Amino acid sequence: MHAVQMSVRSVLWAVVLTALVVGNARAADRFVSTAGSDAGNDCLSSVSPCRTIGYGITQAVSGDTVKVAGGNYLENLSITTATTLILSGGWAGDFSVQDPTATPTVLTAATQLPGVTILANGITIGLTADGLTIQDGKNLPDGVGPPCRQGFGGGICAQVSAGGSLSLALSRVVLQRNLANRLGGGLHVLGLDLGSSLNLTVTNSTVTRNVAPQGAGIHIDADDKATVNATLDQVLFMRNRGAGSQRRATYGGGLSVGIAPTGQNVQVLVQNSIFDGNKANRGAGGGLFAWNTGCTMGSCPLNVMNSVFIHNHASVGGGIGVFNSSSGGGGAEIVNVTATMNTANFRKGDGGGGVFIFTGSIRNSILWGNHGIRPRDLRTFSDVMLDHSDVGEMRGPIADLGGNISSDPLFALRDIHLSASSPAIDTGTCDGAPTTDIDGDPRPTGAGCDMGADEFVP
Ligand SMILES: [Ca+2]
Repeated sequence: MHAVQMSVRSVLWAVVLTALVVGNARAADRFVSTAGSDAGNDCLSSVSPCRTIGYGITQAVSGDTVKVAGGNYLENLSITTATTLILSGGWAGDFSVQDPTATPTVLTAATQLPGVTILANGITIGLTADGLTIQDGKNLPDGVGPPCRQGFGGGICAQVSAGGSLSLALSRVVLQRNLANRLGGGLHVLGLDLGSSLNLTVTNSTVTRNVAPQGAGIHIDADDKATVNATLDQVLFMRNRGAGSQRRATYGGGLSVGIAPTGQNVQVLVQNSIFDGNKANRGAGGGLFAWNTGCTMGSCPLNVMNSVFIHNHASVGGGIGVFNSSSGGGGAEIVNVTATMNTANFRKGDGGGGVFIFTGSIRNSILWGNHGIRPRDLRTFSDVMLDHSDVGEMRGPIADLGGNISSDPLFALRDIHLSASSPAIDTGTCDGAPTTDIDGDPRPTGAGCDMGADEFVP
């Protein structure tokens, strides 16, 4: 080897090593434990961790991971400066292993403010939270002045504005018993102003027993300028409850998306998720409520795939309700969804216990065995494309794309899974169908793709 080559290699190695060293220096782990202490602590040692998550966040620099041992933390967190952080909970006391189930990290709001406040006003914030329970957060109008818009977001309020960028990724997170008096009991995300963008992912998480008049579990929204993209994957929405003052109508017990005339740049994908026992009393969309200008198949701002709606309740649209104030109406694309045992009880009009929708499409889905005011399973208003689906009682115009049936899907007892003799087995279309079902089983299994969220596996 020539000396020149040697020196070039040495220089290259030096550059690589420098990059590694600098990289390490700029991406440290910070440690927090209920056994720790904040006093004069930079949180860099796992054997002498800090005491509070909030202090750990103030010590962290962009790129750091704040590792939090299991235990109860009575705090409200706030992130309002430009940074990229990972908040990682559920660690053992010695930080050797992470197991949020065995050693949960529970953040309980200390004051009547959101558990976590994230404001990206003209700046870039990236927050990944993994293995964290957030509970008892509140955003109320007569609170002590939350920096988020008042009433938006009880557990987490996350807003981007003035051309900022916000990326919020939640995995293995539990949002429970949070309260907002306007929108988003568990979580509220909002994009405002031209050039602002917000990306939200919620994965493998549980949203339960949260309360708000709209979007009791989660509310996702934008004005007519900002863009918001959200993916909710393997999220359990359970027993969230629309509730407000003076017995007014409530919307979106589990999830709500957009409000006219805002919310037009909100793209939401919901997949592999379960909406069970959510309520929007005196209103619409017990499981899921959306408000948009309507859409046709393939261009809908809301896609709901491989998901189950069961035991949800509203006046109209017990499982799913999609609306717009003007004619033309709101739309969604519904693929391999099972909606059963939901209830709508609006005595002055149509029920739509399963699905109440104006435009969009329903493909490979089972809407059957819902309760309340007729039509119990599906109410449409214009040109909803119906494709290879099993619908019980329905009313309203549809565009029949073929392959539709109206037969008892023969669910397994008190379940959404298909029994061996179900007419929904192999009678769906594989065109546009997810390649796995809600359990992760391959679709198709057998001779063809099944209707509904479950692919029958013998
Ligand atoms: Ca099959």
